[in-house]
Amino acid sequence: SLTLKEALENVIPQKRNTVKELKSTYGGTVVGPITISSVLGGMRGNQSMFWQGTSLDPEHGIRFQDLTIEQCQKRLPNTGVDGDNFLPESMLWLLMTGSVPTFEQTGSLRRELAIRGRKLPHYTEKVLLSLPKDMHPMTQLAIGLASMNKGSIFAKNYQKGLIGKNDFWKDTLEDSLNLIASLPLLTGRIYSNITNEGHPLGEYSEHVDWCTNICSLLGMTNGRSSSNTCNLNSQQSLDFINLMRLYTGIHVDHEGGNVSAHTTHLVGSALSDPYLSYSSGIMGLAGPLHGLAAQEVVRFLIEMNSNISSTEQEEEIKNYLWKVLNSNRVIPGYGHAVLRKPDPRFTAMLEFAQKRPTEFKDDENVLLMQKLSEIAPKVLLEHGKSKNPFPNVDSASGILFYHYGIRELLFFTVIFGCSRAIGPLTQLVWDRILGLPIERPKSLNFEGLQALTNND
Ligand code: AMX
Repeated sequence: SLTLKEALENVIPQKRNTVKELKSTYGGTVVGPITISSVLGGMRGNQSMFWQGTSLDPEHGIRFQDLTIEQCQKRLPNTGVDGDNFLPESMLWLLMTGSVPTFEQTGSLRRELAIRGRKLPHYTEKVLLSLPKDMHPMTQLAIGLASMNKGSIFAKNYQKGLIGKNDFWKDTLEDSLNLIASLPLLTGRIYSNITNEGHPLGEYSEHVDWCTNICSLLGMTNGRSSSNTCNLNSQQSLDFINLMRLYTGIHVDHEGGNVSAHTTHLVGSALSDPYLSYSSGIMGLAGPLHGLAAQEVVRFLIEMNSNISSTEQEEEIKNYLWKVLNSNRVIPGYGHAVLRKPDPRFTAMLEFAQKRPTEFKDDENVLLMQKLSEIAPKVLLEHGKSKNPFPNVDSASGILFYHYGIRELLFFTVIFGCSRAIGPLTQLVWDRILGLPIERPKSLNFEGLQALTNND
């Protein structure tokens, strides 16, 4: 069966032709208006970038190469033995090639990544070990990734003038696969830094899937010896691995305009290699308006639980929510800039919990998360401001990680960063396949804007 690179090679000529034709025949076609509101409003609604792979629909939510999450769950291969969720490896294949991989193709990509990721470069190990153990985990991840630029095949061959523009994508693909493959060890190293004085919490194996390695290196498959009290039994370890597969499979990207994906694309457009490009994306993901929402939700749930007598007390919960709204604060985990329905990624995470009632029956935070998803939309509707009163993607994920023992809230975003690599790096490969140029939007100053208003 075909490797990922061979499968990709098969679809390239047709896509290159399409782009050529679009540019030569329809280059002057107007896409849409750009208003002063969008210039001063974070470019909301501007359709001004090319992005393949994921799209966002206000009613149906995210689509991965046109498949909904539900369809992905039905059609993308899992391990075949120990999983109720598809492997992120199969999502990577889908995004890269546009086709659902076979079971064998998923298996071969799984093995390829596991082999590529078996060792971190010695300089990256050294850099990470030298960092203050209490440094923000996302700073550690960005530094680790940036340090790997030393081994970038793209950067090296570009500098030597060894590759022509048409082939840039090949080394970009190599680097991107190496980067994605390195994330279990990087993540494990960072987690051991912040929880275990840098001592490893688990082992890497070339024979398991990407998420099993992530979980193993977080110390979630063999009990933990560190200060953390987590001791999972084997069913819980397996469930945690499946949670990781689910989470990292559906957080890969949404439409490219988000800060981490767009930053990766922007920095990559200067032909920076994938390590530098994605390290920049990680810096953006660390921002409180982007990747940190999941931890806000966890704080909110814990705080609310300490203020209500029980999750059964609907009136108390309602009153608590009104108190938050009346003090001009938002209900974290609710609302969305584009979506106008409950986020299907939230629904998928909720279903994970619902499928395991015994596991969660005594976890007040998870119970509250479930209860809130029924109560908060009613309160937000009555409040009448939010255009979307439903739970978003961040409503459930953090509290599920917390349940299994990941208590370091800042670390959630590192796990997010593992998943997010898959979408933007796929796009980076396609940017190079299609020869997309350096990004250079034109800006306007006060005088420029005022001149436009005079024309109105
Ligand atoms: N609680 C209270 N008020 C809310 C609200 C919420 N969860 N969501 C929206 N609103 C308010 C807004 O603050 C805004 O009020 P204003 O007119 O006084 O400024 C009004 O409703 C209209 O906002 P909107 O058009 O519906 O949303 P938006 O596109 O401006 O913002 C979002 C979207 C997600 C930032 C917002 O819903 C929010 O702050 N939610 C809570 C925080 C959160 O869950 N963030 C995670 C987002 C998920 C993600 O993309 N990672």
